[in-house]
Amino acid sequence: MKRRSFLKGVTATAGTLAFPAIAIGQQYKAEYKMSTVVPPAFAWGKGGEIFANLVRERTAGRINIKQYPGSSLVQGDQTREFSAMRQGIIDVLCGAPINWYSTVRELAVFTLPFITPDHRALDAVLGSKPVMDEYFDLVRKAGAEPVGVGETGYRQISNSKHPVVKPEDMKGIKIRVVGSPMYGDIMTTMGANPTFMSWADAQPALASGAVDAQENPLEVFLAAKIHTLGQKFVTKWNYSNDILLFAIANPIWQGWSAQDQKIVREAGADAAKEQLAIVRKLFAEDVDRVRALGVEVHVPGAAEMAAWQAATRPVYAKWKAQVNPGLISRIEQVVEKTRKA
Ligand code: X2X
Repeated sequence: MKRRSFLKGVTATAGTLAFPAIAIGQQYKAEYKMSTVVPPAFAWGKGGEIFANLVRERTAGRINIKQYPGSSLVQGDQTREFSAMRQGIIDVLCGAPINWYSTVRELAVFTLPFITPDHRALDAVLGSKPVMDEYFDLVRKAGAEPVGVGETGYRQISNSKHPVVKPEDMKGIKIRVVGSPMYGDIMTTMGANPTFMSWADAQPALASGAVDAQENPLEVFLAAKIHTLGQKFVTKWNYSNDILLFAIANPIWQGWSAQDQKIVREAGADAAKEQLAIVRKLFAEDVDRVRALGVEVHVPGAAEMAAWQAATRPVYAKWKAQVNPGLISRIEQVVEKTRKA
């Protein structure tokens, strides 16, 4: 507020003096705060680091984005990121919309069980201009300018009890989930007992045995060394894969020059592309790398996959109706075409 009135004063008294463009009308902060759930040792956090570095280099330091991993700007509660962005606590988002469900449920369209069953389907959706234009409009209305879309990765179950091959094997398993209550519903429908907790609380809960299981991309499993927390069995069922959305809080975005907006948009696209490539490379290697740690990894065949999909279908229908039925139908049509091709 102080800075704003100071700048107003400068413009008012500037008269014909030649002030640099940046001093008139535009308010640049010394630091823009970016929240990520995990640090750059993870592909997700790495995406944030790449983005911040690209922006800093290409704006010659005019826009200095600082990364705060561990969702530390919201005391570790990743589900509060979006509302904190609206309150001005976070300037830059580099996160998974599933974590923002309680604030902007209409953005949680990419995570329904098996909505994009493989990368071919996901790429078709991310490459669909009508779908993404509609999505980006929702993001803008919700309060942020989208500048890039990466991928957080297909989420897999791990547990300390026994191999999980079919939905009934989840019966009685205490599993940690986060983000949308939809994940809780999926686990409940298979007879498991879900508990909601942040990423910060998940690791101690696994270590102490307070929970038996968790679900995360295997890239996260590896980077966080989840095998050291008693997790001996993994099932690679690829049930849910959220995007990694790079977005700038609207008031911040509007304060930047058109030239800087263009630079940030290009940096967002480039960072997302790089982040996506990192996730895909790890996805291709993850089974071998997890097995090398002595963890048993089950990779379901087609019939088993059909059983998982059938078991989660009622949850899909319920959550489609609650989240954003129109856009989800349009996503389904895009995916359907990839099945026939
Ligand atoms: O907390 C998790 O499990 C993580 C890192 O995957 C998310 O933020 C959804």
